Amino acid sequence: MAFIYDEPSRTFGEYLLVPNLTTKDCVPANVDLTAPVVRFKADPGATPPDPRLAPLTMSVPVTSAMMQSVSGADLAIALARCGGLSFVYGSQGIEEEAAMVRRVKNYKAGFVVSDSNLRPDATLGDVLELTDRTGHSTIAITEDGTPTGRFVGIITSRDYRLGKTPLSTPVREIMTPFKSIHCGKVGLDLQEANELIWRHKLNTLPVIDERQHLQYLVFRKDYESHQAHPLENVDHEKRLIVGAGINSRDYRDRVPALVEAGADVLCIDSSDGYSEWQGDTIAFVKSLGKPAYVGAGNVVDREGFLYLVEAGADFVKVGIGGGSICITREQKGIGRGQASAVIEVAKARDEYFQRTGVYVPICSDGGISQDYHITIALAMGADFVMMGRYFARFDESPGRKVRVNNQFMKEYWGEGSNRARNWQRYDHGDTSKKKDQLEFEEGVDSYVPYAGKLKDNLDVTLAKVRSTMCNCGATSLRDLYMRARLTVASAVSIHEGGVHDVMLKDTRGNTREP
Ligand code: RVP
Repeated sequence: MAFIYDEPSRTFGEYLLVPNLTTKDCVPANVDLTAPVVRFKADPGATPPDPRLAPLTMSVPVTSAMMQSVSGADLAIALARCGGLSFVYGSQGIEEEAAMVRRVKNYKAGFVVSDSNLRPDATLGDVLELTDRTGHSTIAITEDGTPTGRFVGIITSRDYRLGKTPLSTPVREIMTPFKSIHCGKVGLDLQEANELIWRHKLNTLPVIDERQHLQYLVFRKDYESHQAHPLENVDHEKRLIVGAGINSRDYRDRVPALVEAGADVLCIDSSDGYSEWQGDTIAFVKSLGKPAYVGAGNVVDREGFLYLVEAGADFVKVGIGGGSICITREQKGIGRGQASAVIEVAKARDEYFQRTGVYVPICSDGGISQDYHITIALAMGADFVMMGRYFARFDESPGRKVRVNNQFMKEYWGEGSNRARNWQRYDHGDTSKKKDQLEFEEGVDSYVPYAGKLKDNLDVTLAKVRSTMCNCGATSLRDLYMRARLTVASAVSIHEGGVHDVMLKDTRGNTREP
């Protein structure tokens, strides 16, 4: 006989947080958003345990969805620099995905591989042409003109006078030669590079190896940008942390390539993770010589969570059908309101921790349509959230920026749309026929309003999260989960929470109905 739940399944927009006493030390500057990414052992007396015990953490509890229109290398770099974590999309060739992971791992904040280089026998005319083309006025001079050739000098606009210095003048006659340049030795860190920049009043510090070959340039302005990212999510070698999506079909080839490329954590991308295919995939990852972390999902209930945890998942993703571009519920009638799913799975996670002393973080995936939904998800027990639509709006996402009805938009398409053709995500492991497309779509192709730079937006979103946490008397995510009091809001009280009974002014002072 079918089981029918007593409660309707609910979503974030149906709940409100009720404030607790805000103590004087409870100010946004004191809020710590550190979240665990993967499973760890701790004293079950302390539920939830200190997230810093996890072998992999992030400074802010936000991840970007493994989707073609969301998580490429640029977005992964921008998000890790802000303290979050991207999962590079797996619905692409193995080599292509590994190359994206490598790009993120090789990114060295503040250390730039010189992109404007000439040989000493080039002329001032070449310098001007290159400056025009790249927009960069600092040109490294190397013996062979490559970015990592033997470093012999540098040329900037201060080395020549336009209109006075003949265009045919060889660079070697006007450049600042190596012997007059302060250089850093490869291996120095950004702090040390900055010391040299200040001590010698430099704008640029070339970094060379023991053979005098150029490795990087460090610019004074880039150090300042680094200072603006105090929460950067980095590994013990100070490389940015990055995740990567895998599927339960080609994991035997994909996983080793991604681990080799340096992925810090993997995640199986599937619309329904309560399946034996995921069990097999996790077992394979865990059987590798090299230790690798793997998240699994998505599930929406206790049984799904326990299945994946017992199979060895390092974190579990929660949510079916709540994504902004997702039509799984309409097409197949499966899924669950995101809030109900998170509440049940968080309870199962806590019980499992009490029983075993192993804490397995959960990620609330999809359905965040307002910034405050992040706080609600965390208050309900999610360790971190995953978002697609949110990130697709930014400069760093892979989608095209287009003008629609006089407004700038970015393209955002679901992995279950015919555009993405990510059939592995929806596949049930049927090997009887070779598939290269979906039998029916579970996602749409859409536009989202263009919103500028990731950092500018995420800073505001997280300011709201920190502020609400202070209302709730919480300075950490553990505090929030332990203390939060939530109430279901009636449809009328949700209406009351919006603008009502006033005439709104537009920017010209005219009025419009709310
Ligand atoms: P949202 O943030 O609401 O845009 O949701 C993003 C999530 O939606 C993804 O992390 C994924 O779980 C899910 N998704 C991705 N593609 C599709 C689809 O085509 N149905 N759904």
